[in-house]
Amino acid sequence: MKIGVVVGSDSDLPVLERAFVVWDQYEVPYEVDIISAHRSPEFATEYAATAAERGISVIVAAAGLAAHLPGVIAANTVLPVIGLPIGGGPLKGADALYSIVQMPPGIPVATVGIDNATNAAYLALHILALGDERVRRLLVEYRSSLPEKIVAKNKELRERGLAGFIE
Ligand code: RP5
Repeated sequence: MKIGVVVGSDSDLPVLERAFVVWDQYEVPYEVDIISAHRSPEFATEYAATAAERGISVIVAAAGLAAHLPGVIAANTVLPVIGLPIGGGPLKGADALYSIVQMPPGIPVATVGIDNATNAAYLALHILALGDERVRRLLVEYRSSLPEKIVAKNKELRERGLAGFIE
């Protein structure tokens, strides 16, 4: 049970750091490869076709510009694939978002927001949690901690004398 991460370029890796932090907190194993759908298409096909037998349960595929990597990966495996559009470039990630989200019927890629590595990380954990009680429990704990954070932020507003609904 491992998360497989593929990025189109090493220049994408800084965005992925936020996902690595989350997975380290949850102590789930992940492996990372740089594979380009355009510059090394054979690797992309081979990676996806062998991922399940290498113990990978879910794949996070991140790419920018004309981002075909998540789609090519999804075309070659029935493992769940999460697409992470990388921002930057003249279109600031809108090109990558549209490329990744508009998959043809039958080859889905679960697309998260531009540069939203945190949501890619959590979505991967949600998928792992289906078969891992420890991860499921940690996710439930995390969710139940979120309202407390909102309460604390509202408390700061009250301390500034700004009235509102939440005490
Ligand atoms: C995409 O092209 C990569 O995913 C990256 O976001 C972008 C630029 O790649 P480099 O020129 O920095 O290698 O394929």
